[in-house]
Amino acid sequence: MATNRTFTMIKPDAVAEGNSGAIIKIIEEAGFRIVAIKKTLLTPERAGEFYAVHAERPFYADLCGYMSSGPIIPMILEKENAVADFRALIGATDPSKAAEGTIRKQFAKSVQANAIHGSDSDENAAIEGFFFFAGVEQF
Ligand code: RTP
Ligand code: MG
Repeated sequence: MATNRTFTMIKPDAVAEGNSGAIIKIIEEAGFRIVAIKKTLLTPERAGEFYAVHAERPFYADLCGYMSSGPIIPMILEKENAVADFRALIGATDPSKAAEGTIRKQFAKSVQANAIHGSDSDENAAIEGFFFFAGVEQF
């Protein structure tokens, strides 16, 4: 069966509130295999580099502050149709618009503190995975 990979981070709000275990359980029960995982802290500068695509957006400075406000848990995940299926599992950016049963519906606090990230393309999944994990850590 052909599989591909996506990249995710459990964001500072969800880590701080002790929701990491519950979120990882949902991810594994949805059929994703964890390829790489760790707990780490972004500096504001590295958060800015990760979200550079949003540099011109009004929420960029707040986003960099929020994403460096506490530990995160980055992961590389593998599954058939991983990128699209994972975006469906996490739900809409704004939790008030996220579907029932999605991770953001259950755990997000706001549009910004929305519990989890999911890559939006195969290409970005690979770039984002290598932002956090060396090739020898991806197995
Ligand atoms: P992500 O990249 O984190 O998976 O989220 P996404 O694709 O659903 O949303 P995106 O448009 O890429 O935005 C990245 C993150 O920036 C924060 N955000 N804040 N205050 C605001 O209006 C606003 N809009 C976006 C969120 O943390 C969002 O996930
Ligand atoms: Mg995005």
